[in-house]
Amino acid sequence: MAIDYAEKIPNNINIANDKTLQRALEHWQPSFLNWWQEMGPSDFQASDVYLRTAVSVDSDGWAQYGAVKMPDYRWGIFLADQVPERTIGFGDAMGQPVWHQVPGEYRSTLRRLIVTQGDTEPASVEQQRMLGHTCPSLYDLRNLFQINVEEGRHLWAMVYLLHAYFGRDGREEAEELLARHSGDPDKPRILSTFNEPITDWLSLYCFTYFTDRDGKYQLKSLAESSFDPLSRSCRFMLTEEAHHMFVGETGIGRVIKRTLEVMKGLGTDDPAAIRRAGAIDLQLLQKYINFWCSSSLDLFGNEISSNSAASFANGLKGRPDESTYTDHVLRDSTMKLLTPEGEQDVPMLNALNEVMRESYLKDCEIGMRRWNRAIERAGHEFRLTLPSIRFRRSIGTWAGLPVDPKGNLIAKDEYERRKDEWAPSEADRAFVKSLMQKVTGPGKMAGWIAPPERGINNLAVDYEYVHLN
Ligand code: BYC
Ligand code: FE
Ligand code: FE
Repeated sequence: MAIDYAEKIPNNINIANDKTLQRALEHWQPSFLNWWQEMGPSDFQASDVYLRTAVSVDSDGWAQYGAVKMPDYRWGIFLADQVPERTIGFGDAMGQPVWHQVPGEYRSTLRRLIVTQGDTEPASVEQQRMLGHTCPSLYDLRNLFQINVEEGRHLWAMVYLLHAYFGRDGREEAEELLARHSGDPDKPRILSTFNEPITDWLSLYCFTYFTDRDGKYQLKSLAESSFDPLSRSCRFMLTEEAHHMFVGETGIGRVIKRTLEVMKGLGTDDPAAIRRAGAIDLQLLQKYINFWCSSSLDLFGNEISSNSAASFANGLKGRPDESTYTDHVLRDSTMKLLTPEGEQDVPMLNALNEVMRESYLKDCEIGMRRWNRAIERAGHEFRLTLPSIRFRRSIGTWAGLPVDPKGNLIAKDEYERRKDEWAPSEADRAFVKSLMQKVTGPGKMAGWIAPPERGINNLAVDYEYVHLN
């Protein structure tokens, strides 16, 4: 079904047919816009930004591009098309028809999953709100704002589900989603990564590479859900997500490209010399990767989790790409898990957070290989690596333990002594911050990052992607 833009809230689900729901959402809309003004991108609200807006949910030609002032962005509710006669694809009720309403016994668990997902979306906008002031180019500034408006729309996607299917508590949760704030000491966001500040663009690229990719995996697992409206919402969100990870992968790739140019020009790989030349040495990039990758690994929850077992068995949350597995019930299988106490056999159902975490790490490898090829082609021995799944963890059996990036448990004092080799130190952060100077001439680029290979939607790289008003 096409998206109706004549409505106050654009949507492809005919909310005009349900006046109560429409009223409730129209009541929430001004709170959202208020939140956007107060907690969304600082300044730039009057600028014309070359943004894409969803116009249908078909895979080809779903978006339209044009200059928009961010507060006029048409945030709406778009669900992927219903799959006729869809049946439950995993768990104990495998093969039965999917649910079009929330089963009473799963109400609170489903609400918790939707609230947790919903909470991350505005959190990321809050985390990134100051970045516009230090953008490396108009191209990057536009990409930041594209991601921000879409994360705002992802919030709408979850708020729709809360309003449409969870009655009064759903409406209360929707209010709370605007009341918690990233890093707020009294009312923080739910998951730890979303309370980390993102005050420099290297962190933004790492966040969009690693943390938006956690989003991809969580959304894929919720897209398998037997609760059909959740599945359809998440399927369409995934379409938008690809660009967020693209910004991360190409952003880090461009940082590396620039660093390699500087190394070639100077004829040295000495990090201090590279820094003096205003570029980011690969060792420093590695620390940022270690930081954001390990933080994102925590987002999958505990290795051994009765929540994950129940969510899977009951059909609420599947594995990403569930149809690629053969066993969809998992009552008889186990998984070997390495814990600090040694190897343990864990019922597979309880180990699903770890299964997801491992498939996520495999996906993270793909970009790493591409970056390393560029380093290799330039004739350098250095290779970027992903930190061990056990490094710097705050959740799960390895939480708080002194583990090095290779995964070895080491002495606490050695860890303390060496942790600045593995994650950004204050001095590293201060250096990165010193590079962050706003560059806004069309086609101009900050000195620490190479220009992109191509522009957005076939436009030139030097197109004026943001017209500053
Ligand atoms: N921080 O059984 P356990 C995205 C809690 S990113 C704080 O191990 P479970 C995006 C947990 O809630 C995708 N608390 O975990 C990216 C539980 O509390 P209760 C976000 C944590 O339930 C970029 C207790 O510890 N989406 O979209 O199996 C930009 C024991 O939990 C954490 C989702 O996460 C943590 N890291 O799984 C914008 C999907 N980890 O219930 C957007 C929805 C665990 O005992 N959420 N806890 O009070 C879920 O599927 C699950 O809630 C979790 C945890 C994966 C988070
Ligand atoms: Fe999102
Ligand atoms: Fe995203």
